[in-house]
Amino acid sequence: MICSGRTRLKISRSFKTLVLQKSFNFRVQFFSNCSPKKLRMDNNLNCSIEGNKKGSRGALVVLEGLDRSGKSSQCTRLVNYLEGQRISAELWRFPDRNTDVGKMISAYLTNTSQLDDHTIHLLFSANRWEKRLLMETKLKSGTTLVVDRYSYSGVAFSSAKGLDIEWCKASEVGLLAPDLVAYLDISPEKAAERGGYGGERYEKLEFQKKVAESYKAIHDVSWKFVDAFQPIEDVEKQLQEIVIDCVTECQKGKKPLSLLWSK
Ligand code: Z5A
Ligand code: MG
Repeated sequence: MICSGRTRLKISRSFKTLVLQKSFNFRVQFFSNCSPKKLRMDNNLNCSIEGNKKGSRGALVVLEGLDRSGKSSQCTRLVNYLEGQRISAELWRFPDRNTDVGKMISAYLTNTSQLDDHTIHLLFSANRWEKRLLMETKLKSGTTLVVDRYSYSGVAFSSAKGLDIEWCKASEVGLLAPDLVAYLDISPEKAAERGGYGGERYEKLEFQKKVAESYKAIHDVSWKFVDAFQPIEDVEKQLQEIVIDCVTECQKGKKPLSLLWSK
């Protein structure tokens, strides 16, 4: 296990200010871990973000975790909950298999096509880049996006195959940074016991163990860990508590949009 979800949640509630501060440090930390030359942002991207700094907006909430950890179930429940609170919210997921790029990804995942590991990594990234502008527009218009997997999946899965972590991050730099990453924490063995591993490429216990290690390597103190082995309703409740604070803060215009793995 990476850490106890309950413990981390308690710490986060008690030291909200501290966590926000740490969250900022995390971006700097990742930046400083990488080559500044490689990761410095395009000025145009920074401009569009700066322009909206003080505005009320929706929150970018990302759920991450191993296969069968319960992400899709919880994303649906979360959106229903937010809508029940009269908060405009949409469920998004990556990969988005509906686009042309997404169809290539889907063919790869279902083993109907073969691709070099670098190539599929870049396709997963491209699948996020093709949605970036719409994502920003939605957030600025006040819609909260609950996203089932994001860049962290991209880095965790590709690096679990042996690709260099910094290389994996590079194609993600400049995408919108989530306001909240909730990690549904469950051991690969327990997740596998849930059954339902289909025929998709990564749905194998040994590989999921490597992915768990990769998540451990890329996570940071701002992530919220939720014990995903609890009953589904308990996970749901815990996520609601975490997410509502974040959404409220974004609505108040207290959190400017920022960019992933960038200054
Ligand atoms: N991938 C990548 O390589 N690079 C990238 O950039 C991205 C993704 C974005 C497709 O992902 C693959 O693409 C994925 C990573 C890779 N490969 N893998 N592995 P996907 O999103 O299409 O598939 P997935 O999310 O990994 O699998 P999943 O089956 O959809 O898992 P889930 O969404 O986490 O779980 P779930 O469907 O909500 O729940 C699974 C079952 O457990 C279901 O029967 C539930 O009723 C049950 N469940 C859920 N919660 C509980 C609790 N708390 N208790 C008991 N039972 C539960
Ligand atoms: Mg899913």
